[in-house]
Amino acid sequence: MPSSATAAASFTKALALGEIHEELVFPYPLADEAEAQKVRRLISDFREYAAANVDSRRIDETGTIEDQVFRDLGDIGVMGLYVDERYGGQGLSQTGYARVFEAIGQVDGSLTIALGVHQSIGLKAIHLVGTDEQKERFLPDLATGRKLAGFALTEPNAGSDAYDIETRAVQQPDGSWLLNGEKRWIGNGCRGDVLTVFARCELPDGKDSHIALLVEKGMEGFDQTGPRYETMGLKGNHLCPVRFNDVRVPPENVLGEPGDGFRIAMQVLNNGRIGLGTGSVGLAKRLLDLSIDHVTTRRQFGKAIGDFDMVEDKIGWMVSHLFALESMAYLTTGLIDQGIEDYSVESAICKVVGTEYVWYQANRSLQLAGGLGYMRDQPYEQILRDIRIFPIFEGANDVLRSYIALTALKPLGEELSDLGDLHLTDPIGTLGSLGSYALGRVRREVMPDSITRAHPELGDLASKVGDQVKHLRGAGEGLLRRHGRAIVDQGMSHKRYSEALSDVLAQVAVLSRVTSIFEDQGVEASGQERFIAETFCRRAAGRVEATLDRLERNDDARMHSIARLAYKRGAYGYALFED
Ligand code: MYA
Repeated sequence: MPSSATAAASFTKALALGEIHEELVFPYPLADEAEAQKVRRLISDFREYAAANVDSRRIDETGTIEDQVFRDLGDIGVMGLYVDERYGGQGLSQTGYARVFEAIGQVDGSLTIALGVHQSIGLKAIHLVGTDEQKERFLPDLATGRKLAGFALTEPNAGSDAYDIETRAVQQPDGSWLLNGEKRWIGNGCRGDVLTVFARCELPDGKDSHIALLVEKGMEGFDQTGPRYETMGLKGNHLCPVRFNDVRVPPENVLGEPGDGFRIAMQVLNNGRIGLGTGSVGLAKRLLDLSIDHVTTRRQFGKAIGDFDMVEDKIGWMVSHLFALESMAYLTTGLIDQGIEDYSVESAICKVVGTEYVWYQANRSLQLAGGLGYMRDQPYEQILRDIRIFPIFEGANDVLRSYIALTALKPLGEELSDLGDLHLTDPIGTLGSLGSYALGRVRREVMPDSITRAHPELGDLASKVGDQVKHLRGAGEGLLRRHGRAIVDQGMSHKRYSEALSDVLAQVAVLSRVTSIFEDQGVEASGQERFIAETFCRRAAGRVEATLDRLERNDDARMHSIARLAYKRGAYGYALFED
């Protein structure tokens, strides 16, 4: 069947087709015990080091992290977590990497981002596509903290629209590349020793394309003098512009082939996004622990504030929601560890929901702490400043919502087109007919569209997920029929569709995780997890149905009109009082 190859390549894209490839997500993936032990050792060494040497408040005030910290962390092993052991790294899986990063994220934002820029995106391309020679030349110093890496994609005129970068590399007769341009908001920009830089280039056939280059500190014309940006948070992250003035980059510093640049950038970012998602989950856990501690010890009106109805409502929701996000984040790292190549949608989902959630959690934890939460000697203010950028960098969340929806819907569009059912290049008016819609419905019936591997005790929840997946497929078809190619402009629909897809993925993750818990510990002993799973899945199922229904019944047209009126007025325009 045309859809199956696509479907098996990505679990979540298959959901959009109405298929549940449960073999990819059951049993719930867990790291093997040898790695788990190594991870525990790394976390414990890191915590011990951080307790004695990392003062988050001081980093915030002085705006720097000393080079020695990176070297010390290199000695502990946390500067090259996934790098092969033969290059001085720890050789961890994606799951192991994420687990250690949770611990780092709980200590200090600037340190986390400096290490995240270094590993999640800075040296990632060398690990993924570097030649043996490049790995040997760069990784040992980077993995041990003797050198620091960075990632330079964003430019003054190319932020979300990363394809449209203007920095240019021109090949010289001796094979080197002459690099010119400017990058902005580059983490580790002023101090990075090796930067993965993306530029436009002309291919031998004259086609305009992208190239990824390794630019090294000290190369003539490589300007790292900044100045550093003044930022709201992450004060210790050396965020700078970097400039390239006729920098000669030797051919041995080209990553992959000329023309691979954009693909490499996206591959790295897919990887970075899951790191930010799992890191956000880690920080959210710390914040929730702070809240639980506060509400169970702070007494007002003669009782612990945690006993008030509205506080229990929040804590209960946070625990169940975090359980689901954690399940989804580690299901995704597990998919990566299984060797699934296409996890771009899953990682974007984890980035969006993780970063939105940790922002909510930080704000809510401050609120639960009351007046105390507003005091600067408490952790909340700095954390809020530090994480405000999370929903913006590594792909702004609204851009990623569009990416999630459109990428997930693409195979469905292709399938419908293959069937002659839909011509996405046709004007909208010619799309869809009753006959072809009926064909779509028949096809849906023969696809694997239910979960059979969930524990029988979770059968009811699993069967509801099956219903939602059918609804997703129907809603996707409806969108494609209604809008045709103009679907690319339907941002409000992208948001709804991506939220529904995320909620379905989260339920699958919870069912898989709790099935494994039941099998490991028995159903009787796992009552709490079952209760949390039921609570999350029931609420999520309700959201999915409501969100998908709103794809058709909404007041989007009114929002367009009001916004356009406001643009025309150039201001709010309806003030009750004249100034
Ligand atoms: S680093 C810079 C961040 N910048 C971005 O993330 C850029 C955002 N923009 C984009 O991603 C792209 O431009 C988008 C679309 C997605 C908007 N995987 O025509 P297209 C393929 C695989 O749609 P565009 C930073 O912030 C696509 O299929 N492939 O392209 C520092 C197509 O291929 P084909 C992909 O509209 C943060 C082709 O590309 C992907 O231009 C520091 C063109 O597609 C993808 N994702 O792009 C963070 N996207 O033609 C530190 C597109 O074959 C983190 N394609 O179909 C630290 C972590 C630690 C955590 C701690 C927490 C406490």
